[in-house]
Amino acid sequence: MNREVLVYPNKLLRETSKDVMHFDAHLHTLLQDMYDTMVCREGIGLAAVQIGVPLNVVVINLVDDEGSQLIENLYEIINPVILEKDGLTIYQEGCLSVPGYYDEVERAAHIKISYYDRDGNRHEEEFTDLMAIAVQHEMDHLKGRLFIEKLSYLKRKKFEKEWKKKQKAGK
Ligand code: QAP
Ligand code: CO
Repeated sequence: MNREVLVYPNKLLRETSKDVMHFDAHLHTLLQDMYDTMVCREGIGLAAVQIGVPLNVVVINLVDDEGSQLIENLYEIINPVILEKDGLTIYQEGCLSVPGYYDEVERAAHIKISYYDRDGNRHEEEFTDLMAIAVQHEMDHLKGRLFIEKLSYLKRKKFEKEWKKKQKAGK
């Protein structure tokens, strides 16, 4: 089921998410709702808190070289922990909770995480490139952080100005 996405400055987006304790049908429904919501809005990543559920659950589904968002490339990442990170990369990020705004953010170029899948099996996996960026962006949501909080002072000012202007225009 496609759900509503919370938009900045909704206070719920600042909440710290909690670990999933039960890998049950409730979790599977949440994962399905997150997937439906993400795909419906043409997103490539979504954290549960963005639909108002403060649990450590993330879905990421990058688009392949042909521009297709294949379900076989869907990652369901539960209770993730960063084990290692190194290098730096800059990418023009966006967020379904900050619609219409994109700006450059600096993050680690390479990460290693542990996480659980929908059945409660633990995995360790390394990520680079866009997947490393997406995982870090979504894991920030779990700590109540948005990408706009990582912008330089001047870029943050630019964001606030554009956001106010957009709201005045009623968008
Ligand atoms: C997070 O972002 C991300 O403004 C996922 O109008 C960001 O799916 C992963 C979106 C950067 C990797 C790199 C944003 C859709 C989607 C918008 C998204 C919009 C419509 C953002
Ligand atoms: Co986001």
